[in-house]
Amino acid sequence: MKTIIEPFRIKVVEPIRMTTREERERLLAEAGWNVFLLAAEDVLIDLLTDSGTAAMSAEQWAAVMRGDESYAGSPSFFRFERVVRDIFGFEHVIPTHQGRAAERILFSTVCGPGDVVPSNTHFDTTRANIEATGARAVDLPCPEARRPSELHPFKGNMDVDALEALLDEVGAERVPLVMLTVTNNTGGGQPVSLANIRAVSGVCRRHGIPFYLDACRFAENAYLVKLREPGQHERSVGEIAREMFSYADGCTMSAKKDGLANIGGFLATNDGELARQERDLLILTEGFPTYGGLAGRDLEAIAVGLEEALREDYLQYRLASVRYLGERIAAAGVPIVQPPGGHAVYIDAAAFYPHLDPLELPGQVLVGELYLEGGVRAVEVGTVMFGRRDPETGKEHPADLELVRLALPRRVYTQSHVDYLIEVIEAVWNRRERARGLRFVEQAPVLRHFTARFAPLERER
Ligand code: P70
Repeated sequence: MKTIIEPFRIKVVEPIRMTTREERERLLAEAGWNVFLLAAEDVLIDLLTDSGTAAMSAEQWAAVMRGDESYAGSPSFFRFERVVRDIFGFEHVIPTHQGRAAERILFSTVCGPGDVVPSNTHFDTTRANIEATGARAVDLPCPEARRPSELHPFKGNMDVDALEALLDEVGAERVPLVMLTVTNNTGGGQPVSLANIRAVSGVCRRHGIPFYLDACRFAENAYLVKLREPGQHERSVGEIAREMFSYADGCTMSAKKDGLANIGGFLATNDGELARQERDLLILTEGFPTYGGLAGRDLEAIAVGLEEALREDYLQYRLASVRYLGERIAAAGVPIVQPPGGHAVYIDAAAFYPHLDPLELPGQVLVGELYLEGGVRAVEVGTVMFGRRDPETGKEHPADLELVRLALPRRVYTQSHVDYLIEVIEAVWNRRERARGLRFVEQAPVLRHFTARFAPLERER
C-alpha cells in the first residue's frame, strides 16, 4: 500500500479545545506575545516541543506499574541500565531528571574558564551549561546548514576542516571534549551522517580529545542514515545506532525525546574515573546513582521507550508525517529548511516576511500569527532564542537564521491534525504582507525566550 498509516490505534483520548479568534487575540496580548506564557488549555495543536510530550504505549504504562521505588539498588534501575548499555554501548550509565541535568554534571566536571567546546550546533541549554563554567561554546556547522532552502542529505554535519582549524588555533589541551548533536535540533532537525561522526571521532582520537554525542534524537538520526546514506539501507536502525555510539566516548541524553518518556535523561561514559566524579555531583543535586532524580517508574518507562523508538514501523510513520507537513507547505510556497528533518518542520521566517528586519523578530511574529489563526503553538528559533543583547550598550545582535519550528510530539497527532495545520499555515502565508514586527518589552539575561515579553511595533505596514 502507498499510504503510511499511524502504526497504533488509540486507547485513551485527551480532548483539545477550540477557542475563538477574539479569545486568542486577548490571550496572546496577555501573554506578551510569548507563547511559552499561554495556558496549554488555550492551545489547540501544540507544536511547542517534541520534548516530554510523547504518548506512552500500553507497554510503557504496564512498565510504570512494575516500577520499584526502592531508594537504592532498585531493579527498575538495573533494567534501565541494561537497555541503555545495550543500545548505546557505554559502561557507566548515570540517570538524570532530564537532558540539561546531564549536561550540567558533565560540563561542570570537565570544563572551566578558558576552555572551548565545539559542536555542530549546541542546543541552547547545552551552550548555557558550557558558558556557566566559564568555557566557550563554538558552533561549527557544515556550510550547507546555513542555507535553508538548499537540499543536502546531512545538513547536521560538522565542518571537519573548521574543527581542525579551531584545534590548531586554540590548542587541543584547551578542548575538554567535542560534541555532535544528533539530529542537529538548532540547525533544522537535520541528521548527521555516519561518515561525519566517524571523521569527527577520528580528529578527536588523533588529538586525544574525548568525543560525545548529544543523543536526544539518536533514533531519528539513525533512521535518516538508513534512508539517506549510501550502503546503509539494508541495516537495522539499532545496528546503525550502535555504530554511531561506537565512535564516541560518552553521551548526554534527554529521554523526553527519543526515550518516548515524559521526563528523564542520562549521562553515559566509558571513563570510570570521570563517572565517579559525576556520580558524586549527581548525589549532591539529583539523587542517589540508581535513580538520579527520577522515580523507578520513570526509569521503567524510559527502558521500554528507548526500544520502541528504534522500531522501524514507528520511525517510518514519524518521518513520513514530518515529510508530509514539510512538502505540503513548501508546495504552497512557504519557505522551509530543506529537506524536512527528523522531529520538526522549520519555517524560514526571514524569507516568509522579507519586509521585516531580523531585529523586528520575524520568527516571533510568525509564531504569534499561527496562534491567532488556528490556535497552533510553535516556537521561534531565531533572534529571540539565539540573538544577544550587549549588556553594556543594550544593542541587539541578530541570530544567523530566523526559524520557526513546528515540532511534532511523538505518536500524538493524526493525519487530519496535520491537514488542519497545513490550512492554518497557508492562511498565514496568504496574508504575510500585512504582518508587522515586534519589539522586546522585557527579557532575562540568559535563556530569555522562555520569559521575554513583546509588543507589536506601532507602524502599520
Ligand atoms: C526542544 C527541547 C531540549 C534539548 C535538545 C538537545 C539537542 C539537549 C536538550 C535539553 C527544549 C525546548 C525548546 C523549546 C520549547 C520547549 C522545550 N530540547 N539537547 O524542544 O534536554 O529539555 O531534557 O533538559 O533539543 O528542542 P532537556
